[in-house]
Amino acid sequence: TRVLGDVVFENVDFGYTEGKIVLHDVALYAKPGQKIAFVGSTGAGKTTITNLINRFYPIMDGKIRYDGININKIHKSDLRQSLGIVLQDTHLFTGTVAENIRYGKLDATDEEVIKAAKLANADGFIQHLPEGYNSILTGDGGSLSQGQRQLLAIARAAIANPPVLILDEATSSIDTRTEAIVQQGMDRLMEGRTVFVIAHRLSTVKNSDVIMVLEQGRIIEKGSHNDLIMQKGKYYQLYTG
Ligand code: DCP
Ligand code: MG
Repeated sequence: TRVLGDVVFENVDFGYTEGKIVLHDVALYAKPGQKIAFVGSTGAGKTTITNLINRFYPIMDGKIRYDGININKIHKSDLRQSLGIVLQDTHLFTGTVAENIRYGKLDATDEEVIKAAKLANADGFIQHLPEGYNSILTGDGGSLSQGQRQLLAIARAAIANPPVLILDEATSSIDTRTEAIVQQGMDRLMEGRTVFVIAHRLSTVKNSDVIMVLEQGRIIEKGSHNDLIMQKGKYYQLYTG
């Protein structure tokens, strides 16, 4: 059984090695339909938090719960099925476009593949490929633009239909028109899920329900964009600076 998508951190301390704490006393609460953004300078602990949501490492102190259940008590395969990850550079393999999307759900039908591609806004460019969904991608999708690769990553995540999503936004610039297409696909993908974003774009940060500002492994501010702007603290500095 999958989790529903309530994610809670209670006073979480963590370090990759004994004696070097990287996250201090992290608390957060997220539920389906909410988007939580992590911002902060390099090394602040953004990726580390998402590593813990994935249970890639055991925590040193505190609790992480899914739907009230301690993360350590959840079966690995249930956790894997419940979490979708869209990374800056999603790996595409040598195979057809359809196979690359189906990787998110191996028993998906052709109809499901097309539905996911449509949701992701990928159907348009796929239709224009010489062989459509049967076009072969070689060399890690090297023949596709960066934006097109992102659309396939969104389609792959959509077909798996996970309640919890982790997004590591791309930093590299794609043109404005493509970005709008990617953003629309992403917005559709996020709908109704619990979403954690490592945000690099101001637009994404701004429309998050909660923005968590990290500094040296601590959450130093949290709130909506408007809350944090009014607070005139670190986020305000980042935003106006
Ligand atoms: N760290 C570590 N061992 C690892 C990964 C990270 O000791 N395998 C350390 C480096 C930082 C701290 O943990 O001091 C937090 O690293 P993160 O990767 O979580 O930092 P960010 O994701 O916030 O940084 P960036 O914006 O550069 O991705
Ligand atoms: Mg990182």
